Amino acid sequence: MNTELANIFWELAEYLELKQDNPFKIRAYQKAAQNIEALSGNLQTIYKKGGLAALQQIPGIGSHIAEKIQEYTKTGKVSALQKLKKEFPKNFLQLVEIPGLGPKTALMLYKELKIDSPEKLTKAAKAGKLNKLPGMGSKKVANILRGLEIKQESHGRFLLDEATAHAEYLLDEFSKVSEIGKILVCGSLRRGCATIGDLDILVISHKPQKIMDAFVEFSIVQNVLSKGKTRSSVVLKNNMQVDLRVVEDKYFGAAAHYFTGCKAHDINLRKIAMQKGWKLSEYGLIQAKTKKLIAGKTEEEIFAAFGMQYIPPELREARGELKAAEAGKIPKLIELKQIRGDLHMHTKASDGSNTIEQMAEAAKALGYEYILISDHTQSTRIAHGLTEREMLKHIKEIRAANKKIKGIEILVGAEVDILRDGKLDYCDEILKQLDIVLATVHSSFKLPKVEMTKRITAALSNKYVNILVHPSDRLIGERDPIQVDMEKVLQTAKKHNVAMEVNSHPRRLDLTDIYCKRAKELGVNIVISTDAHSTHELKLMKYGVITARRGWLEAKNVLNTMPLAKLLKLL
Ligand code: DGT
Ligand code: CA
Ligand code: CA
Repeated sequence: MNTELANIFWELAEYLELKQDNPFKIRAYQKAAQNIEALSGNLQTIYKKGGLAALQQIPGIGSHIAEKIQEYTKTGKVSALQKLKKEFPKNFLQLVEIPGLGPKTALMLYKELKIDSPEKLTKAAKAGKLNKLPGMGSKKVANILRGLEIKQESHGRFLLDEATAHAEYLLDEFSKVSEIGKILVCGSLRRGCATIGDLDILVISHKPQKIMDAFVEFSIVQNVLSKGKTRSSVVLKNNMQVDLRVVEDKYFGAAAHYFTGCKAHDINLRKIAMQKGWKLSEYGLIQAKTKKLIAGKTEEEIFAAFGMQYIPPELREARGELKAAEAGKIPKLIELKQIRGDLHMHTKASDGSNTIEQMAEAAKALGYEYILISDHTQSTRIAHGLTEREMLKHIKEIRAANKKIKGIEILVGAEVDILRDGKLDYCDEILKQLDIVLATVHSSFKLPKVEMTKRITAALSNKYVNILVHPSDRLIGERDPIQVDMEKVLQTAKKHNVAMEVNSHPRRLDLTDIYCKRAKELGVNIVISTDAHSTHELKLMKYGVITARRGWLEAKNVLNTMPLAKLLKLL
């Protein structure tokens, strides 16, 4: 229910954006959607208990939005959205979402060629029909084709936050079903992968049939793919598939290990079992000859039977974890609670939606000791980057806020553009006044690899640069990573003592896990930050931490696990 309503408000905002409607109204819908996603209680229950008044107690929900929730609860529809949809060709949002294709072009394509689906667009592009239209140069058509490919590559995969929210929703629904002994979300979500194909849920119960009956009736289920005694699969309303298995208590560990994967990790461990005359499956680790159960109830006892340390799910990617576990060399992975501060966030001064004070208060509530305010610089115009003069004023405001607010240190920084030639967007006079300087590429994303590598390594050698943020600049499902020699970037970072950021935003998750591991080997410092554009987004930190864990990182590799004085010294 919450997810569906959140999606409705997201869609309302998108359609209004297409119509260039009142930005405050658009923002209100987006805020409502965000707050609903973050809400722990069920909106339907809240409405049934307390009516419109209770809904309006929820932050971001005013009378208009509360009425739409009421309408949805009563009729299953929101008429304002139905009306808006009618103003556009069908599937219009799907088309507009394709990277490289804006609303103007999409509308033109509909008018000229009746294109109303990505499939028709692909066909028309391949048949050479687009080039003949006004304003469609070969470069633009190539961009659209690549955009279609990117969409297709990500087809059917979901971002980590959407998958996490749905898993949490389902866990909440399952908590109302009796006869459940234990429940665990396995698969790629448990391993913390950047994108998730489907959810795999494992349940212990003596009454599997009851669990299955309840599962297929959840209101978020769109259709049932299969329903059996111990396994079922459904598709949720957001098109996400969920596989459910029910097992007995004595096999829970073996089943959890099997369904957590990854497949290659499972197969590697199974091979070792065979060499020992054992058999490993979701029904336990057994003696091949006698069929005697060696281990099965917990994952711990299975790894122990192999003489291995416990391997955290994030490491089960067939990247050397079995050897490490045999040798007692599994690292003590970083945990969210070890993070002491957030070193990348935006305020109203550029493209954020909260003030310096609000960001600081929210960070303080999360238990942080310090934050870095890092708004955009002048070249990033779409994000209202600050000119040098505006930055000087902003610095004063941040210092003043720091004096005013007790209990957290507010540091002054900026997310400085690396220009095409590798120079920075501010002169040294300004950079000197910042406590920490973040640098990144925000334009000319398509430079060839050699030039891009030169550009970035040149910036890293600027003595004021402290952290390279979202180093590959990918936007999952939207924009390819830049072409860059990351090995060389990491080595240059080491040489000039520049830290690399793991950006926690689910669309970025970059530095990626593989390069985290490489950075650790090279002794490059890491920082995990959120890049929050609102107080709400400060909570995204958990996704950065899980990415760092997948990269074998320990607290000592991550600068923002340290007290401020030590952090500043190391930078
Ligand atoms: P996803 O859903 O594409 O994001 O990735 P996973 O890893 O969640 O993959 P999924 O849902 O197909 O399967 C969940 C786990 O079940 C997988 O990580 C390992 C296990 N598994 C699935 N199929 C096989 C198989 O054919 N052989 C083995 N050994 N394990 C399998
Ligand atoms: Ca899965
Ligand atoms: Ca699956």
